[in-house]
Order: sequence, then structure tokens, then C-alpha cells
Amino acid sequence: MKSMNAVSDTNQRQDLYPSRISERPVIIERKDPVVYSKWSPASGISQEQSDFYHQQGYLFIESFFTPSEVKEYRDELKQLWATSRQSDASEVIREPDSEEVRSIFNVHRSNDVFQALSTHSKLKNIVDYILGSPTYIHQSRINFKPGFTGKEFYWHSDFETWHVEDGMPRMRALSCSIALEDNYPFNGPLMVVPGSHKDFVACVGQTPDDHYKDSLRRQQYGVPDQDSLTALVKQYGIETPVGKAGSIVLFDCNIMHGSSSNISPMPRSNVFLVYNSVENKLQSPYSGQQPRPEFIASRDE
Ligand code: 6CS
Ligand code: FE
Repeated sequence: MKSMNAVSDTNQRQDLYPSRISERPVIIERKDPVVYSKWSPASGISQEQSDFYHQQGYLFIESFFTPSEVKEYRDELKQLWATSRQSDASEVIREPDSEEVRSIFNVHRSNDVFQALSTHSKLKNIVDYILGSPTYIHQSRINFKPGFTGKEFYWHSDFETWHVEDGMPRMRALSCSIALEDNYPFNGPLMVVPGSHKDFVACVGQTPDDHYKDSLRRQQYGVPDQDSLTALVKQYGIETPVGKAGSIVLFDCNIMHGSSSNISPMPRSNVFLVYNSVENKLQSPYSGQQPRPEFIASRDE
């Protein structure tokens, strides 16, 4: 019954950001705001920072968390890493070519420390300001990128996947990446194409069923074609916002981003928290396929 509803929903509603439908890539202009509230001194960031986020689609904040908070999160992360190596839980995602742990999903529900982190008031205040409403966690994960062996995340817009595979209707979500190790230009940090959040790159190719089982190890569908990427990077360039453990990067759901593998000896581990507006709850996936599991895309606050 559920899938019948999904199909009729899909037939009736308008898709503002169609992707993985046409055989040719197209770039569609963003139809949604970036910063949803009017700035005030209570917003948690300065007006300059808010304007920067609006223009560039991301914001880097150094020393956002205190050294003792960072220690608490890092100790917890190390424990999780150790226990998850033996685990066969579906929340634990392995590297594409080995059994090393790449990501652990759903940590805001499965772990008390990360649950508390996800509702950290200083962070939530900024997120709710940008998205202009109360928010909830759409996805949480820890990404490990150990020295020498940590693998890349190819270029993508998160929103493209969340729209097509999870049924997120509008661009009213953002990610917060929290550095738990020092990030350098050479240990596979996040790379963003600043300003690209204003363009939606519709991707080619049909989504295979249960795509997430492969895509979370190595994404091959819902990635932009090389000509579109070249055009974006020619226009906007690439930035690598890096800083010490405890720094954060807030980035819009549609900014083009990725990260390289880590052949340096320095590990890179981050916590990713994705917040979505309560006004932007998930519907049935725009692909018409089955929704991904709850541990990847929350349908329940
Ligand atoms: O699947 C997701 O939700 C996220 N993970 C990947 C590898 N790409 C899209 C999105 O960022
Ligand atoms: Fe991403």
C-alpha cells in the first residue's frame, strides 16, 4: 500500500529539482532562499558571517568547541571506532576496497555523547537562525579517514541525493562538519566550490535499487558530469576550509563538495550532523523508489 501512495504522490506533485531523469546534464537555478531569517544580534553569528554564508554557501568557524568538549567527543569516537570494527550493524559502512570502517551512521540516536552534541545550544541556535524554523537531525554520521589509507568522497551535492533518494522537497537543510582532528590541506579535508549552492546540477543515470549499499562506500550515481563540474569550478574555484580540532564548517545542502583520500600520516575524523527544517519534512523519494532506511534519512524527529 505504501508504495502505491508513493507512486501517486510522485505523479501529482511538482518536482522543482528533477535529477537522474534526463539523459543530458542541466544546471537549474536555485529556487529557495539560503538564509531564511533576518539577522539580529541573537543569531549566533555576525552579520558578516551570515552574509558570507549566504554568498559562498558555507561558513568556517575556528575553535567553536572548547578543548574539553573536543576531548570528550574524540574519546567517544575512538571507542566507537574500536567497537564498530567487529560489528555487522548496517549503520557501520566499510571502505570500498577493504573492511576498514569508513562511516558510522545514526550516532545522534545510538550514542549519548553525540546525542547531546546534536542538540548543543550554541550550534542549534545558528542552525535554526539560518534555516528560519525549528530543525531536526536528518542524518548523522562519523567519518573516519585514517592516515595513509582513508579514501575519498567524490564531488556531489548532498541535496541531490536527499531529494532523489529521500524525498527532501526543498533546499532548507544544512550540514555541520565538526573536526575532531586537526585538518590540513593534505589530510583529505572537505573541499567546497564556493557559490555553487545557487546552481543545482541535475545528474544523469538511473538510480539502482538499494543504491545506498554501494553509494555510501563509493558514490557513482548522483554525481555531476565532468563538463558541469569544470564549468562550476571555472566560475567559482575551490576552497578548503581547514583548522584545528574543534573547528566547524557549516555548509548548505546544495553546495558542490568532496574530499580527497588521505595519504598523509595524519588521520582526519569528523562528525557530520545534518539539520533539516521542520517545514521541509521528507516525502516519498522523487525517484519513485523505496525510501532509504531511517538510520540514513530520518522520517521521525
Ligand atoms: O547518501 C548521503 O546521504 C550522503 N552520502 C554520500 C556519499 N553522498 C550524498 C550524501 O552526501
Ligand atoms: Fe556530502
